[in-house]
Amino acid sequence: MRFDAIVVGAGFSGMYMLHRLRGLGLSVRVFEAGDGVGGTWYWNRYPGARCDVESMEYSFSFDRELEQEWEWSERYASQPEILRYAEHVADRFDLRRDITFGTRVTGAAYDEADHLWRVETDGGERVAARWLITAVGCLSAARVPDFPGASTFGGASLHTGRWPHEGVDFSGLRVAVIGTGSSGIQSIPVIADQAEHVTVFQRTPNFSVPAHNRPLTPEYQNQVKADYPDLRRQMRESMTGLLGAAGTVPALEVTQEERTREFEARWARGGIPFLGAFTDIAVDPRANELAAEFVRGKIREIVSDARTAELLMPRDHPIGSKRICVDTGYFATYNRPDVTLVDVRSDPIEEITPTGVRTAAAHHEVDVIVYATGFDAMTGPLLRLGITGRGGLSLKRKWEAGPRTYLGLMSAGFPNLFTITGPGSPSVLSNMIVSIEQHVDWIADCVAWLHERGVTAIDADPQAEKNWTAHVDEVSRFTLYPQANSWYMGANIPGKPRVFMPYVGGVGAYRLKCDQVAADGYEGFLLSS
Ligand code: N01
Repeated sequence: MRFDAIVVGAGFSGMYMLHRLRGLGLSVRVFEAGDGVGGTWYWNRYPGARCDVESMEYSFSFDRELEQEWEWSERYASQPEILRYAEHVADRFDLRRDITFGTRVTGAAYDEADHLWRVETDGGERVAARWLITAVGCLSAARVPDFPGASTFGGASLHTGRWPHEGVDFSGLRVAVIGTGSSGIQSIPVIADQAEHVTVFQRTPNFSVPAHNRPLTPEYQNQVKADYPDLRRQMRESMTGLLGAAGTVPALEVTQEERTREFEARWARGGIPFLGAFTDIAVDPRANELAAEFVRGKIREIVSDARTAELLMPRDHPIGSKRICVDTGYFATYNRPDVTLVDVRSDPIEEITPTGVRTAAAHHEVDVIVYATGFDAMTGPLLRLGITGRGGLSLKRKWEAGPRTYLGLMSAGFPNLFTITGPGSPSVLSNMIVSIEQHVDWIADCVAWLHERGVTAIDADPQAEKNWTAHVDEVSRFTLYPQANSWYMGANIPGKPRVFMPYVGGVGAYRLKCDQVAADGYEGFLLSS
């Protein structure tokens, strides 16, 4: 079967891409592995899952009526509410009729003679299209570490990113949670409220700031909705796609009292904008340490047991160099008598047994193991699509030493293949919806432009790609990001190349660059008819 475009994934990016391409009058088929829309919010149903971007900012801006009609109930929306929003978008724009659910793309090969992508699915379908657009998300390839004996465990083993749809009742159960990233930090307090006992296996403590989540009043929502045109513009032009994030002075140029006042104010407000307190936190180790020490001081205040508090204080990476967590009652959870923290750096996990987790020092009997162990981020979801480009070159092979892209939108040798929020673009360093809309709009405008001119193939110029990849790397080195063993760096996956994958230059500057490239007739791209 032949379409104009094939889109892989029906999360927010795939849904909006479908909507835009349809608007161009193109025939489109979307393949989605899940049985419903929503992507991240379809899969990550673990207890406590909610967005770390405020609801009023984490929503589509492309349709004025959608933006005005939808009502969020909380400052930070929970996973079920965001999934309802995704379903509402699918209904409102009648998207489902072009989506094949429960179907994974297993191969995509570029046919040079016909300028077509030939795509195969696990359902045995073989389809072709001129344009192939990946909307697979950055954190969708769940990862479970290879612990010896894991398959012998007699209880349930769950990954936060593949949570059972029917939910899990932890009442009366002893639960192990392995991992203390955002997923662990959000789920641990909620699981602890239900379970008989929770044992947390922590390898690296993380910085976390309070969410101070609360219901949204109608007055507040109405005010934001009235101001949306201006607020959305500010978000698009900002560094991170978030509002209220950017401070204006360096931490090192104010007095200690002023610093403390600003940190306290941001802590009291809650959320990711804590990191924007001062302009030098992301780039100057001394300023960063001041922010880090402020958070450590909070952990010291909250956690009663001094040894546990010490274990919970991150000391091996700059604050913000790993995605900062936004929590509700995380550190206080360790004051509960039914929660135990195991430091697996000093007491490593040796094996999973049929009845629990054995570390060097003890055997922890549990009924359930929750793996909050993260994802093969950014490149993982793309490389498992089995993509081969010109001359039979596989994307896996091309990216052996790390992803190489032009603007994070295309990779040379893979014509007509666009990537939404892929490596080389701001994506995971930003409010994802802002970045998704920018990419989808750019791609749709590009496809329309090519159609009008009868261009059948667009590819990244290898030199432009080389320059952009070098630029992405160079800009990251101005910051403290590369100092952490983070998933941004591929450091959480054994054998994965250590490359800082997202573009740290900011969504505003990046948008200008992409717009300029388009205005210049797609400078840095090779076009053929
Ligand atoms: O995954 P992670 P996540 N033995 O990779 C540990 C987004 N997100 O699912 O740091 C023991 O951050 C690992 O330890 P270490 C957000 O962007 C957003 O929590 O590698 N431990 C780490 O503690 C986030 O950053 C939201 O030493 C092992 C944890 O597992 C991203 O998704 C909510 C281990 C993995 O943390 C990923 O978050 C949730 C091993 N062998 C997620 N292997 C919100 O919007 C791994 N770990 C709020």
